[in-house]
Amino acid sequence: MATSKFNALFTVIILPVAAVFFFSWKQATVDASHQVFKEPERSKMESPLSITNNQYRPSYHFRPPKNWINDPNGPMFYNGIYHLFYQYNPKGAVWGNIIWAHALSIDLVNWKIIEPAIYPTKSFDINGCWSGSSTILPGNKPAILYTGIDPHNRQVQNVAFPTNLSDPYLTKWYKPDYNPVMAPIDGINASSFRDPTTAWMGSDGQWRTVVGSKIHLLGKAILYKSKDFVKWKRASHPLHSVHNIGMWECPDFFPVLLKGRRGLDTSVNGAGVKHVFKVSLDMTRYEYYTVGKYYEHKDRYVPDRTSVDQKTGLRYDYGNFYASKTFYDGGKKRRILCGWSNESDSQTDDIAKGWAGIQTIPRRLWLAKNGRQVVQWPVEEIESLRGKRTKMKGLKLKQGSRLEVKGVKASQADVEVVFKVSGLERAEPFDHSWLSDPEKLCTQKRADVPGNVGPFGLLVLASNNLTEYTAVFFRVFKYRSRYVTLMCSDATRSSLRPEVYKPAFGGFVDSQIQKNGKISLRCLIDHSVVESFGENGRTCITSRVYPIVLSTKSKVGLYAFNHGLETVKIIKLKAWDMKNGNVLDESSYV
Ligand code: DQQ
Repeated sequence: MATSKFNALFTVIILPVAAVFFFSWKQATVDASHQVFKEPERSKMESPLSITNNQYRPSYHFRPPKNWINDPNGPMFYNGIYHLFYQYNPKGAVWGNIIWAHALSIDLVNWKIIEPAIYPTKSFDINGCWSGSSTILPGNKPAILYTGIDPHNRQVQNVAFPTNLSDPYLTKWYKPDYNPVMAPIDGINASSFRDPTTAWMGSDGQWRTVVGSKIHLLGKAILYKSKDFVKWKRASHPLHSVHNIGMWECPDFFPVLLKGRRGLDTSVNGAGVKHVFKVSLDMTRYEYYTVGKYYEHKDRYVPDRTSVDQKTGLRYDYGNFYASKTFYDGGKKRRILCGWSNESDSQTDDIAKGWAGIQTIPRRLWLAKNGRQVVQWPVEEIESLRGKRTKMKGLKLKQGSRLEVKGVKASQADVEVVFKVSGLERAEPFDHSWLSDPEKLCTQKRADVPGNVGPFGLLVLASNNLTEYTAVFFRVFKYRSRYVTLMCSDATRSSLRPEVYKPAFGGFVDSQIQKNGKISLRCLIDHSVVESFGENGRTCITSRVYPIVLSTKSKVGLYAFNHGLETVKIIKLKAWDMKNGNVLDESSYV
């Protein structure tokens, strides 16, 4: 059906005349083996500030009107509408009582929350409805695969289908009585068996999905096959597994084109196609991915030799980003990545705020030209929120200099800048052992530690006298005849509040700096969110920060800076005020 028709329908539902749904369900407490909060992310210290709902609340990222959210679940594009389901606690701002909340959008920018799609009602999910995916079956029928927690706290996999396919919002979902469709038998650890992926169909006409698991420290993607999406049979071996890594949560497995940015439906394979396999590591609360080849006839995925298949491997985002999931947007023929960004404040703050967790801006994702990594960029729709613009170009940043970017609302902005460095040959020498831990390097060589080529970049969410700022920057090193570019999102000075977690995140950048001296940076700043994209999305880092300046009436500052010996030029800088993205809640939770 035509998108315009659905646009019209959607406009109707976002009008505040929609019906209010009341329902209730029995919710048992889950004594989960799964832990969302881990030290040192959480501090037990009390905050001297009066924390309200507002000062740290993002305005254009997807955030819950109230309560706790975590993983994006089953995102999909169906008949002109984007559906985002997500893990949600209807009863508070900490993890628990988990259900699948459901939001709709036609532009990935403005959202309307409708009634939850999946919540505990049956024995196979009575203790919780955990993460999973959606798959569009032949005949244009969506299906959800999700993890249910049964009365014995075992993790099982269930299917759910829309009750009424002619409802454009797919409001209600039913869970057939033949669930669970995959159970933790034959040696599967019942408390480490979760998060089924979007299913793909092989050339033999069989559906396949993988479920995250572990045996001791062996991370595993257990493969299941089905002819009808009802009866699922475990394959004789996992699709992939890695030693000494622990539980693989939220696996994601999808094809990418070797050339070009076009996305592919999850079932596509063959010439000119590579595959990406991503896992969320429960052990570290970080994700990593590999690029490789999927041998369908062998039911195996094999990472390329250029992909490190360990926790030191490539990451979509080197910051606060977890449990991500991609989907194929058949409308714009692109693959989109959604991810959860947890809070870095204390649990006490979250309770005081009354909400916790956001979704990062959906990112278009494709394979880089070198075939070794993916590239991500905020979906183009987000640019519709750009308001007043300010511009700068051709300015020099000498050693120790700082330049204020004026005329922009610095707490809610989109900033794009291209820098050009000189004196590359005088870059500091790089020690090969630093390669395995860019975060440690960013912690040692922070924004206020001068170097030769860099640190240079942006100071965002800065207080008047710079007692608070988050520094997003680059530093270039020399290794033999090559250069190594480090990108950091350094929150160590982000807030005068001692009780919040303030890491200096970091990742290396596959930059072109050696060729032309240029490197680019984009920062999406949204109150407590700093989402940064280095070198056109080759390295991404999200930080969550809680500066006191956001609680005051003082001006929030934005600066370009250079603390390196060598002069850096701003080739061009553009910054926009960002308007609010709507998240309307028309659900009603009991
Ligand atoms: N969150 C869900 C699990 C998943 C974890 C529970 C990842 O299904 O493994 O809320 O954050």
